[in-house]
Amino acid sequence: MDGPVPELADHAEACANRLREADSVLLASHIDADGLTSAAVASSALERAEIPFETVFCRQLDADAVAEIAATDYETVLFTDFGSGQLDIIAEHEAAGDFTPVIADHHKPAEGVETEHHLNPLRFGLNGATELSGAGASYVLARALEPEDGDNRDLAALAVVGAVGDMQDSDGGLHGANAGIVAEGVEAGVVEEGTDLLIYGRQTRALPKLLQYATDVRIPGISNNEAGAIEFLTELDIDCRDDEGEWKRWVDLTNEERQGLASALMRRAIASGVPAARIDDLVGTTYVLTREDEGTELRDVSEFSTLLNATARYDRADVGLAVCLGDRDRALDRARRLLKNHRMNLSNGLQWVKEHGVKVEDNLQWFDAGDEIRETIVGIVAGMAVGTNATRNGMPVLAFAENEDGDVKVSSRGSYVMVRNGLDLSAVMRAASRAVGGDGGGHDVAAGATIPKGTVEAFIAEADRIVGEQLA
Ligand SMILES: [Mn+2]
Repeated sequence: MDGPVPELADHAEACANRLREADSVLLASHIDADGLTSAAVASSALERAEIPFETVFCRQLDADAVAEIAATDYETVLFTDFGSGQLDIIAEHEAAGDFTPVIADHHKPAEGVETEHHLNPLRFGLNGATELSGAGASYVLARALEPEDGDNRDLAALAVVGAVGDMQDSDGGLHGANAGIVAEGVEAGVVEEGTDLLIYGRQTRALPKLLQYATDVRIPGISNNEAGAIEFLTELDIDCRDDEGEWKRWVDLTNEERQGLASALMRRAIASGVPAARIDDLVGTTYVLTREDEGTELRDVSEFSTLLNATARYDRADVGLAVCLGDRDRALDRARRLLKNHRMNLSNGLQWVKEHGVKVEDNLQWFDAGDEIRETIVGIVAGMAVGTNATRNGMPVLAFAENEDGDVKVSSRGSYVMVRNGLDLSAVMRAASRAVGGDGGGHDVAAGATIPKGTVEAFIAEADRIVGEQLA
């Protein structure tokens, strides 16, 4: 069997065999939407394969966190959505006989060191930032772990949520190895792929809010303009309100009505002078989870991944995991309340950046939020600020915030245009942080680091120099 990603099939089989030999497994995963779905995919697969396990989450897998894991009694540790970047630390523990690692990850591996059971798309010539997520790598492993009479393809739904949570669909859909996973999800009847308006909130937002908050493609007079959005909808020849006079959501419209609304929106964008290339971005490939109820966050993969982020960023990985594993009662209620709070914090964070502005260096721009923005969301805020008038075009954004330990968390966001021009934020974060006694890594387009207090200035100088070299 080739599995969903043929390049990884043999190696996934070897990793699965190693797990089957284990008496019990400690599953350690990252705390974000991709990490939570990775853990859900892996834990479902372990359970179905009748391999005993326990699950732990870490925000950051540093030397201390790995040492804590090593101090447990587990002889086999399955790392999902992290582990590759910490291969040097992990390999030391392996050599010391502390545990045998199995890794399903998609981040850049630490250099000059390798371990036997290391499932990472980057080792097989695939792109880890755009083609396969941590949940995707875990899914490949899950397929290899399938019992003789079992079928783990239903887990593709969660793998797709993870990929979208890591923004791997940001150029209009999922492709590469991810497409193979989508195809299996479709075959299994858990995922539906379609072409639709690429606006966040199709399942849950009332139409005026849907349009008003759609700011990826800015439409003058509608984006960030409640009255404008309502006026636009009122002038359409479409029933945008239900029998009780309440605004409908996108999912409440018929296909014909959706098409009518989408075309009207595009005409309006063209008339307002939005560039053709941006107008194309209004429509793209979307993914629906067919087993979830219509009109819920869980039905749409991007809303699902945001819901998970809202649990993860507030140290409630347990809530996010429970939702992934099927809890539709208390955990889902709790997740929804966390999401409300998360939204408010993001909007306050972006407001803060707009008010305080960014500082511009030769090759990058940055802001230091101190303790004004929670360190777990400062990266999202930085991403939201890219492309708004709060930041400059064509330069990566670095965001600083204090973390609980009194260190400084750095998040960086670029664009795919910058990456094509040579930007690799993973290398920038790693080298600049290590130069000041910290550590970091991630992806070329988005990466992070933790640095000691008082080193921000030196860090910026070093990062600015490296970005300059990359883009030269
Ligand atoms: Mn990930």
